[in-house]
Amino acid sequence: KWKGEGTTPNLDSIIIGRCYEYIRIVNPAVGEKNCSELLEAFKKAFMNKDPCNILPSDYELFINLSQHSIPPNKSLFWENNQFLVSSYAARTHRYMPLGDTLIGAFGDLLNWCGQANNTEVDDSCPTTEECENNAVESFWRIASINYARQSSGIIHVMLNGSATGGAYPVKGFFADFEIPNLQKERISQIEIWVMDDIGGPDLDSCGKGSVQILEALLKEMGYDITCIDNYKSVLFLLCLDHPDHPRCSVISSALSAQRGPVFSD
Ligand code: ENP
Repeated sequence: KWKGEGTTPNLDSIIIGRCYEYIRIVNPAVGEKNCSELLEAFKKAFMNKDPCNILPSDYELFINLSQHSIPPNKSLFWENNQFLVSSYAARTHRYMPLGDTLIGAFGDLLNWCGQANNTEVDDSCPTTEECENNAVESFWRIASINYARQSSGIIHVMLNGSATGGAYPVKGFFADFEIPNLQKERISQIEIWVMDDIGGPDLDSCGKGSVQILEALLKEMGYDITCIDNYKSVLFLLCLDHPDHPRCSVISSALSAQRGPVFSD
């Protein structure tokens, strides 16, 4: 009956598996957690309820039980490049974006909603267009607020310079729930990376378009900011799939120079 995708099959098992994998293998620094208790708290937010009447505060108990600290300089905010961000972050080895926290592990790439007067999950769920107060949207809202509050040191933001509608959406999780909840006194710098898709248009860059709007806003809030176009380290990762593209020539020319003597031997 709803337009959105339904609850991911085997949701409980996926979450329990992800939770124990996170606390035992990915990030044991979070310490002991009771994953069954966390799953119960998570489900209590939306089960047996009108799927259009779920508020961020319904997840409060879940957030309190599952939260852990985010190491300084490890926060990575983003818009419109989820897969690049998760590959670059490398499951907390380089960075710890929200999706690589214990809270994020409960929602990343999953979908869920309950039904009024029914103890089953639903196989179709409301989209945010149908109703804003849905289970998934409210989850990411409170998760974003909590993540921004926990972030400290140098903050990184990865934006997509090829995104239609701008690299920095003025309405989005970063603008609406993260920027306003950053703890200014605990933040030394904000570094913005604007990555263009290889083969995609260069629509936005540092100092231009929506990135300029973001830079001006953060400066006005008193942050020390830097902005880098096509940050090399992330560009290397993009270029893995397009080694011969002209935008990757910085890397290919270095490699052919390296190869030269080997082949001429
Ligand atoms: P999209 O629309 O590009 O991608 C949404 C996909 O990323 C969904 O599969 C979603 O899981 C997963 N996801 C991982 N972390 C977040 C998240 N953190 N979030 C919403 N979805 C997330 O992403 P958005 O909507 O622009 O959100 C980007 C925001 O995430 C940025 O503000 C960044 O700083 C923040 P699911 O459960 O929907 O299947 C917050 C909101 O970390």
